[in-house]
Amino acid sequence: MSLTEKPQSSPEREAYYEKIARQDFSALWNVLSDIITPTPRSACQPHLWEFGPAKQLLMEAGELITAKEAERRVLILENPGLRGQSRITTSLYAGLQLVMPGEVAPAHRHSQSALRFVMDGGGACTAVNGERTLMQEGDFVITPPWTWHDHGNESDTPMIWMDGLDIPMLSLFDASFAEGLGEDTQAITKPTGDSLARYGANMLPVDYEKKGLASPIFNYPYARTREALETMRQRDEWDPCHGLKMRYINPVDGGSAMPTIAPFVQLLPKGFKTAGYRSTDATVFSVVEGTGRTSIGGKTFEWKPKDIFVVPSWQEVVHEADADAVLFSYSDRVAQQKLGIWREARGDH
Ligand code: GTQ
Repeated sequence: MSLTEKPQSSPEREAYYEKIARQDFSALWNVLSDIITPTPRSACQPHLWEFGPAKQLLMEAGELITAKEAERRVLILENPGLRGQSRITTSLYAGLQLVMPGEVAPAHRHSQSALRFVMDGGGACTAVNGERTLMQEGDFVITPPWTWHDHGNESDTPMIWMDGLDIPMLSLFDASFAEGLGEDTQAITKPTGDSLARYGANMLPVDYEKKGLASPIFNYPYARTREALETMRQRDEWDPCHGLKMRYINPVDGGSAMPTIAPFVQLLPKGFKTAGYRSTDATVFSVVEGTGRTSIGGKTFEWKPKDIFVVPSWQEVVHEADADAVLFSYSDRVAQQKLGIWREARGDH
């Protein structure tokens, strides 16, 4: 049952509301049913961004401004229900970043966590914690909070990746800090591949002590991810709601690779249609392989590789793959779970 309806208005009541407003109060009984709703009621809308037109706009931006002048040459994916707020969901940010051959996006750090999901091009680098990683399509890369990071592209093709950040969450808590290094690039002190070897080979250094909450691995290469999915699918066991869905983890504790953002990857075999699913974590999907469609709250979006779509909290999702499909996704699930507020509902409701 819903909470009680709003009480009727009267001249006396209106006069009272004006009076309390002058002393910085308002009456709960007029807003209670709007702020404590029986189920999530988000302004966030389901939406899909096609990669082709997005790339065209980014290449135009490439003529307009350098990565250095922009600091980060990024087109923000603005949810149509949340315009002007730099959000793709209520709690998360998404952008598409372009780095042209020879360009540098200068070193800075901030309290926000970032992920990169490589969409187009190969061979650009990002540096984090004194180590550089070469990024290839489908690679999932993290920048933990307050770590220096700079991006460069020494390849001969433009490079585009999706940025996922927890910017709106940090805004909610008013906990944003940021600074520039004052140099284009940070000092490189470790060989490329060091963290993947050290923390991503099912081993940890013998006396390793957990530092911070983010994973010590910062590039999860797609080649390994894809190979794992391909081997697992041979068992032909599919979750009705997710197909074959995996979490990117922090190998130190098995938790999410990032403290505020939960990243996932899933395989849907050709012809698979998922059972309806809802969860309170609004989710951003990026299509890596395959074609198909997703129905979100009854509205259908056709997708192909590199398209990005967003599912708001508690709207029912049904995916359907026309060809073997791989979807990368991220949400605030890990944050909600830590706070004890995450919910899901499987099957048609
Ligand atoms: O690459 O550091 O899309 O700081 C937004 C803020 C990317 C980045 C964004 C950022 C970055």
